[in-house]
Amino acid sequence: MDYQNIIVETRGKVGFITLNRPKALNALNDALVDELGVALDGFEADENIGCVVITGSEKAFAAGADIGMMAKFSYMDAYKGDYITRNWERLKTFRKPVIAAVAGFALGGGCELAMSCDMIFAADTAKFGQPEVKLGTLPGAGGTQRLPRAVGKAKAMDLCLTARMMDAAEAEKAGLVARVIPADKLVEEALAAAATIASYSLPVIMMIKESINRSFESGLNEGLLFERRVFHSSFALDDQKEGMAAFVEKRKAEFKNQ
Ligand code: CO8
Repeated sequence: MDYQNIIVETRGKVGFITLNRPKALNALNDALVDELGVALDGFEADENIGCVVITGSEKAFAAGADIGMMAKFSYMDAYKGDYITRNWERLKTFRKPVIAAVAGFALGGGCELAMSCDMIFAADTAKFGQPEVKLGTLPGAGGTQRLPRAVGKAKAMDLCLTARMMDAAEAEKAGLVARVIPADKLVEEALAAAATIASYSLPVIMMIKESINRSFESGLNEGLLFERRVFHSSFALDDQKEGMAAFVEKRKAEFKNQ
């Protein structure tokens, strides 16, 4: 595919996507989100890929949905066209881990995109916010749902209702981001973490992702039962035999993804 709004690369076993609308601070439009879906389809189908990193530019991960486009929309355009969100859940259904490497602004849909990934690595320049209230609307791609799960109700209310931005240190303290990294090392560290993940057994990392996500979508008892069943099923994998044998034999495991 000839991508116009993103750059799609592979780095070893890692899929690497760069949002690329620099003049609009990577504002999200249908074309970009559709391209993201195509790239994810490709990485999902590629047995060699074990993890994906999504990043933006130094100035902006993404400054939200494209306001210029949305400004003219009627209710019917938004509802029937399902603007931007029609392909949004592709990230949620993607089964391999995804790291958002965020530098600069992650606002509105940009913050929602980062939160749709499995973890966020933030540059020390990162700024997160849901400023839709200033535009006379509200978050529409998970901001009012994923943000309180990540940072708690009080801070989610604060961010969504006042439109203030949260810096990387505050975001880490609040639990939104996994790591804060000097800006010039962000991509390098995200790719290194992704390479580590991709070096493990692909079915096992998929099972871990699925099990942790289950904790957000079910009660504790159901989640524990799910985890137990998936844990038991890992004993059907050659990779479990290899991983444990390698430990016992004091050598590095060589996983075959089966
Ligand atoms: N949409 C379109 N263009 C944008 C956007 C945006 N969200 N953000 C910035 N740009 C453009 C600017 O218009 C400007 O273009 P130009 O040079 O042609 O005038 C260029 O990017 C640079 O921006 P600024 O000159 O404003 O740069 P500053 O450094 O002065 O300010 C800010 C940076 C603070 C990020 C500022 O640009 C800003 O406030 N942007 C808007 C942030 C915002 O309100 N985001 C929320 C949008 S609404 C939303 O995301 C709803 C999501 C609903 C779900 C849909 C799924 C995604």
